[in-house]
Amino acid sequence: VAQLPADHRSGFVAVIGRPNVGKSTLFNRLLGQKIAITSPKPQTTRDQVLGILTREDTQIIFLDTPGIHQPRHKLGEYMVTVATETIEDADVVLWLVDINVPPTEEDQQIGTLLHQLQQKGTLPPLVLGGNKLDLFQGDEGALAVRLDAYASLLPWLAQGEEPLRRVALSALTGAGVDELVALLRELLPLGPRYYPADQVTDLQTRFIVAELIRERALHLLQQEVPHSIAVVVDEFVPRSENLTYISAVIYVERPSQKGIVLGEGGRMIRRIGQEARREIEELLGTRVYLELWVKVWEKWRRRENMLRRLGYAT
Ligand code: GDP
Ligand code: MG
Ligand code: K
Repeated sequence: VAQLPADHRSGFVAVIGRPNVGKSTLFNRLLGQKIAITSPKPQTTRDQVLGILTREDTQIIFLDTPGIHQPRHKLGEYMVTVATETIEDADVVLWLVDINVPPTEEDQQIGTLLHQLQQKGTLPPLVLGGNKLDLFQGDEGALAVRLDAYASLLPWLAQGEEPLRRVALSALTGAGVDELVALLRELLPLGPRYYPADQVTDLQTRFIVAELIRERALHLLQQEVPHSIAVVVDEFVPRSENLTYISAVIYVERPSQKGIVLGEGGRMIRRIGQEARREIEELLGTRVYLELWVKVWEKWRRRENMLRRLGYAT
């Protein structure tokens, strides 16, 4: 076992932000491996994703919280509960925003939640990450004004009780990302490595595979099917050292959606399968035999036992 430096720091960072601000992109950049799912559509990451960044003097365990938004159904309520617990249990909270736009209603909701936790005394130290710097048109002054607009959603910081730690960055180009890591590190306690250095994720492979399939489906289906699809990997069987058999079900809410996912003569489902298979093969480093099924499960979002089956509830 390698000797760690005396100032080795470690801990948990909860990443929070409204959909599409770039949480998954940042996560992928920091960890150098595709485990969180990115897509141009909001709400792609519904689950808490755990990833681990290991450096010589630091180990950061990132928790990618699901979006905070107004709960409209059971899944929404569950997401808010998980996000809240994740934040309260973390050593540091990273709030990611898009600096190219003023705070939205969803940002205000996040600000409100953070304020509630601050008043309860359960909010860990906070870092504001202004993402998508590569797209920002204004000068330094305009950047500061924009970041202030976000800071004003956190009244206790605006009142100067505590400085707001902030950094502008681009998850896409990597600008400012080292600065961000350094800032997070300063806020972590001294501590050991919790995970082996080469372990970038704790996630079950099955779950990652299901997410890759869901991502491919969302990309290919464009606007035709809303976010009401879920993917469950039923079978995951290594057949040999270089062949894995995977059987997965894509759940849709309505029979009409089933037809769309299948496509004419099964063309769409074959395409989803082909593209997903390529990504899964890259992930697993084996050839993959992928079997995809489409099933209708009405209103699955509202169903507790389905949530349990998907691992959203216990
Ligand atoms: P999430 O919903 O917060 O996880 O956001 P994603 O990581 O899925 O990103 C949403 C979209 O924003 C994707 O199209 C990303 O490529 C894009 N994006 C993320 N970070 C940046 C960035 O720093 N610069 C630019 N230009 N685009 C970004
Ligand atoms: Mg995401
Ligand atoms: K997204």
